[in-house]
Amino acid sequence: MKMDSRLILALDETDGAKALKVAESVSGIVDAIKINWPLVLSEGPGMITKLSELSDVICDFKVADIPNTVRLIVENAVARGASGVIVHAFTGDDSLRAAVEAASGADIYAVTEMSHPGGKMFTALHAEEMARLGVECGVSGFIAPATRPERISAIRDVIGDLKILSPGVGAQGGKASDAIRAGADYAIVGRAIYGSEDPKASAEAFAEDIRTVL
Ligand code: NUP
Repeated sequence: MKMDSRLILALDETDGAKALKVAESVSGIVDAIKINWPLVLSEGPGMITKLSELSDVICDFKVADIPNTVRLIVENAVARGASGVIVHAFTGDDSLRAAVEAASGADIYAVTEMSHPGGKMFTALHAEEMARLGVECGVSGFIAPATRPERISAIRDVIGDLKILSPGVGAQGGKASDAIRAGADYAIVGRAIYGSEDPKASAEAFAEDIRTVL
């Protein structure tokens, strides 16, 4: 995945035509497009392949299952053109290793602490532990919350040079430049881009905010 703007679009728009329009308008600005169940369930997994013609695609399937099921999901997403897949880390070492193996060179990102308020209830209590496990299992990087930049720094201390992708910017209250300053490599932004009047201008504004701290 390239590292130019350090901005990743979270494309949770459920109307396929609108989603493609937004993707086309920002593909020159963002480093990757992250898709999640809302778009895949409404428009089908063919969206992974379509979008992969425009940009690197990260499938945010937050896979949380036994190793065999994890393998089947990750293999399928990668075969359709995903260059990365997001998985949960709480499933343990065997499931995480299965994800890394099944990705056969594509990136696996493990969730540490989730960005919403409920993320403090369980995930925050084990975030560093999950990050350490991810390092041991060979993941490429981690998801850590832009809503709590100090937690990004805590995860950075555990993972060395591996990547941190940070959601929670805009609609959830976090600021992209704060996340990058705290140690994130990329800021993930969804509604504040695809739901805005002018997604391209919004993406440019987020990229500009990030540039101020690079
Ligand atoms: O902890 C997480 N928080 C989060 O928001 C882990 C995630 N993967 N996400 C995803 O990032 C969420 O599912 C959505 O796709 C995106 C954030 O979107 P928005 O709040 O910027 O609209």
